[in-house]
Amino acid sequence: MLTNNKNVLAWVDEMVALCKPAKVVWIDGSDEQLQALREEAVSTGEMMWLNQEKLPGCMYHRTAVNDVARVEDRTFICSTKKEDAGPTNNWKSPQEMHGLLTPMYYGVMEGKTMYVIPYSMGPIGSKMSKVGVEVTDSIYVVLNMDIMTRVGKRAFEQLGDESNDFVRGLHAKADLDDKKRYIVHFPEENSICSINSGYGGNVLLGKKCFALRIASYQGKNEGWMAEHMLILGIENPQGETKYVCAAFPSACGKTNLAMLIPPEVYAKQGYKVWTVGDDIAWLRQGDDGRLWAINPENGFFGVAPGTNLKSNPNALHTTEKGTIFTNVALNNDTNTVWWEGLDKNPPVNATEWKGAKVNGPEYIAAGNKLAHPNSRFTAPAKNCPCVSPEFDNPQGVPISAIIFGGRRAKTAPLVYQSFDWKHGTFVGSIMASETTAAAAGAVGVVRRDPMAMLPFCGYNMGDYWQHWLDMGEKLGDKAPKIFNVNWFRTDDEGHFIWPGFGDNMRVLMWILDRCEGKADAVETPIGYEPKPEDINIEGLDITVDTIKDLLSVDKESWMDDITHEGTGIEAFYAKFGDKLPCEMRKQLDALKARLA
Ligand code: OXD
Ligand code: MN
Repeated sequence: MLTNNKNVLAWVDEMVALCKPAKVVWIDGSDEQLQALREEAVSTGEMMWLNQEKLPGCMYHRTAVNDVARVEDRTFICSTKKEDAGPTNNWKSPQEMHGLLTPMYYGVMEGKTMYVIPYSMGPIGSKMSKVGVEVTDSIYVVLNMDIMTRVGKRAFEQLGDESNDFVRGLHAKADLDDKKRYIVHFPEENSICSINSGYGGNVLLGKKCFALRIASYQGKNEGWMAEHMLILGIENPQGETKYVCAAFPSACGKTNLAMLIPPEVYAKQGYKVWTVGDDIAWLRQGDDGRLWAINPENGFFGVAPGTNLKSNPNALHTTEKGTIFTNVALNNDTNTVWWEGLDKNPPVNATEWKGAKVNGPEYIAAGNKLAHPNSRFTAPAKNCPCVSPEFDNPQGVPISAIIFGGRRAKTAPLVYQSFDWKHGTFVGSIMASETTAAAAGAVGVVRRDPMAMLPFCGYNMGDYWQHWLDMGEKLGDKAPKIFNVNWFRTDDEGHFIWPGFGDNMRVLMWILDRCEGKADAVETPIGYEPKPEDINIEGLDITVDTIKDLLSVDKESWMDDITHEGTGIEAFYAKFGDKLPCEMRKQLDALKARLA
């Protein structure tokens, strides 16, 4: 036993009595224990060592074929009252859900080992951090949690002997039956239950389940915020660093932006970019009145396909040691990994993600994918060449700007600034992304994804917007400025106009200049925009006219975005009934008036 905390001991006893494992192992976080578990996972075939010369400490895992992504339709928020989960979450009453789940867990670990993983979300010693305990029957989960969080005895030390403030997470792989797969949150009980999955986001309970769904609920009650945001710092040649947070829907390049390489024009002057987080930010008002952020995670659970030396060299280097790869393809000659978009040389002697030996180029030519499109790397943050020196700082970092964004072919301009925090909350609430050809279904369909939290808000999104407004009141004139960006505008042929990737820093620079009162702006119906000449295009082969295009606001398409049947802002807001804060309605009316 690693702790004397009676609340923890009592809960683990309860879980043992329910799941009836043959053995219980407490994860202390020591190298010896983790190494022994790696060897054990290899001996049972659950995992595999990759080439230890080329990829030291790296391992490989393949999930079940029916278990490759988060399952939003099987994810539940079980608050006592249905209206507290709101129209964007699946709901069942806690009583009904416990009635359904408890028999499924009964004896589910018979003959297996239960691993008890204490972990801290956030740096040890930070007032902003919180502790969770996950019990699981999967070594893969233990090893991933070790990368993604701070596991072991230190987490129990952080919790102390008396506290009951820890999130209980129960995970069992069971039969991996997707009809009986459940990812369930009980916000009022501080607990999470996951069953019949072995895939990352469903089973690494510290991440989406705790650090977003449960934490967003805790944040509302305790006066802070848990957000689906990257955190990055830009250091100027004088050595001062300013930090921004940014929220984008899944698959809009958060990890790439978080690790961006400054373009030559800034690099030569001595600017640097530092990564604090790529997915989740916990934000609190500091003693100085400003908003401070920590990244609750300790690693990156990134999508592999598309990651390459151009799109994200820092991410690629991060995965060169101590990384777990899931559902990517194997190069059997070298025992290394490959995925679509890594390079133009798929291995001839390959194993595709489901485990079949194939000729890579032929397999791809026949229209197949070698790696699953949602295949992942789990990599330690400390490997990242641009990890921020403040990564472990228990105070976090002060935030100058909050940036929202989505994938819009026409409507949203390259960048605009909200008029104030209330308007910024509105801008976040109307966020949307258009589906791409990469996903199944129709192309160009708008999906509303407020603050990129649609699948991750652990309570009623109307109350969540009110919480944003309340935070703004509290922060007053110390509040970060709020912006919206869109890297994905296309021309008439459907080509992206803005170069993106590292060049996105040019937009971040205007944002920081605005925060420091150094740049002018033009007032438009949707917010403040840069003067086209204030976006630095030195070294790019585009002109100020292109920037003008990228900043144009087409009133008709904005009106359509508001009124469009089914996917428009009005239709979306209508779902919230009287949970929609009056301020949001006022903001929408004001926007319509400005567009008219
Ligand atoms: C993620 C996601 O995996 O947002 O981070 O889907
Ligand atoms: Mn995410």
